[in-house]
Amino acid sequence: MSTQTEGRFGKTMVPGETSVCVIGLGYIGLPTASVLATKGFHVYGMDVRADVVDTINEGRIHIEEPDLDMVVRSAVNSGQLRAGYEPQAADIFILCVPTPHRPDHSPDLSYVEQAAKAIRPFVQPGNLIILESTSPPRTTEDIVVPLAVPDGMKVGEDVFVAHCPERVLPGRILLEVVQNDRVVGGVTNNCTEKAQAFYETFVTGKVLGTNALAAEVTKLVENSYRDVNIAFANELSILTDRLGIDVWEVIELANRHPRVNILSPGPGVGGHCISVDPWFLVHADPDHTPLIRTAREVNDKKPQYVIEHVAELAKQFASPKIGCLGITYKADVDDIRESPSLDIVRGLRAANVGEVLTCDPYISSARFNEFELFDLEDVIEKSHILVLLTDHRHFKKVPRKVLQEKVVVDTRGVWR
Ligand code: SAJ
Repeated sequence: MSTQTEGRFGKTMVPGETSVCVIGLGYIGLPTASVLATKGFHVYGMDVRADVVDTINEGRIHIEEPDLDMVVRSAVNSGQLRAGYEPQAADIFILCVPTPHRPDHSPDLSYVEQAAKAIRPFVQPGNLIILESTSPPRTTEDIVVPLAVPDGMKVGEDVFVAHCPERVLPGRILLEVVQNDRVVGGVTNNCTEKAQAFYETFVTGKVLGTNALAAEVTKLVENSYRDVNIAFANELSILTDRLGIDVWEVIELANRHPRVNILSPGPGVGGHCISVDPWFLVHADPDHTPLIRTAREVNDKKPQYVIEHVAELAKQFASPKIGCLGITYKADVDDIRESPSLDIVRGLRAANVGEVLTCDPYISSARFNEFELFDLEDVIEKSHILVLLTDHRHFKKVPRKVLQEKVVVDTRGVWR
C-alpha cells in the first residue's frame, strides 16, 4: 500500500492499528477474519450461534476447509482473533451473513437487515462498513445504509459504505481470499476509495473500483454465467443420452475449438451460491431474464432425470440394491446445502425402486442422521447399481475391474 494512501486514510489502513468487526463467522466470515488477523488487524468476530463462537475461541473450527484450522488456531492463540455473540466497536465492519432465497425464489434479506441493525449502535465517525454477502441489486444502498448508518452521519463524509462481494471457491478459500481480484463498489467515490485501500492491505490480486450497484450485479452475473454454461452442459447430457453418444467425448471434442469452452454436466447444480444467486437477477427484472431463469430450471430438473434413469435400470433386478456415492454438492467439500446429490438419494429412497445404500467420506454419521451412511467398500460390495453423484477423490480410485461387474451411472464422468 502506498504511503500516500496511508496518509489519506490515516490509521484505518494500518493493520496493527486497525480493528475489524466481522459479522457472521461461516464459510466467508471465518476465513476472512482469520486472514485479517494473520495480517496484523485486531479482529473480533460475531456470530449468533453459541457453538460457533465457543469453538472458535478454543482455536478450533466448525466447517471443513483446507488449512483453515491452522490459521484460526494461530490467529486465536496470538490474541489477534476473538469471537463473541454481540457486535463491538471497530474501525471496519464486514458483514458476511447468508443471503438465502425463499421457496418462491425471492431474496430473504433478513440476515443482512439484522446485521445492519446490530452494528448501528457501534458505528462511529470514520468507520468503514462493507457488505461482502452476495446480494440483490441495491441492497447496499437501500438496506445497509438506512439500517446501519446512525442518524446525522453522512455517507461518504462521516462514514463509508461499500459492497465487496466475496468470490472465493469452497475448497480454495484461503488462497482465493488473498489472491483473487476484488470488485469494490462504494456508495460514493470516497467510499470506494476507502474500501479499496483496505482490501489492498491484504489482497495480492487487483482491487477494482466501481459503484455499489455495479458490484452487486457483477457478482450475480459471475455466478449466473456459470449456471447458464452448466445448464447448457446438462441439457447436452440428456440430448446425447437419447442419441446414444457420450456427452464427455462430445464436449471434449467441441472444447478443442479455440473459442468453445463448455463446462461439465453433472447431477444438477448445488451449493448456496450458483443455485441461488441467479434468482436475484431474475427477481430484479423477471421480464428481461428468460435465459437466466431457464438455466436455473434446466439445472434444477437434472436430479429428477437421474432418478428416473436409475429407476429404469433397477427394473432388471428382482431386489435391486442401489449404491449412491456422495451427498455433498461438489467434490471434496463437506457442504450439503442445496445438494443435487442428496436430492437424488432422497428421491431414489422415496421412489422405492430398491434398497438404497449411500456413502460420503466427508459426512460423518454424528453430523448427518437423516439416513444411514455406509463405508465405500460396503456400498460397492453390496450394490448391483453404482451411482456416482459427487466426484470425491476417494471415488476416482475405485478399480475399473470392480466397476465392470456393476451397472454404473456416472453423473460426473470420472469413471470413463
Ligand atoms: N458444477 C457442474 N459442472 C461444472 C462446474 C460446477 O455441474 O462444470 C456444479 C458443482 O458440482 C456444484 C455447482 O455446480 O454443484 C457449483 O459449484 P462451483 O464449483 O461451480 O461453484 P461454488 O458454488 O462452489 O462457488 C461459486 C464460485 N463462482 C464462480 O466460479 C463463478 C465462487 O467463485 C463464488 O465465490 C461462490 O460461488 C460464491 O460464494 O458465490
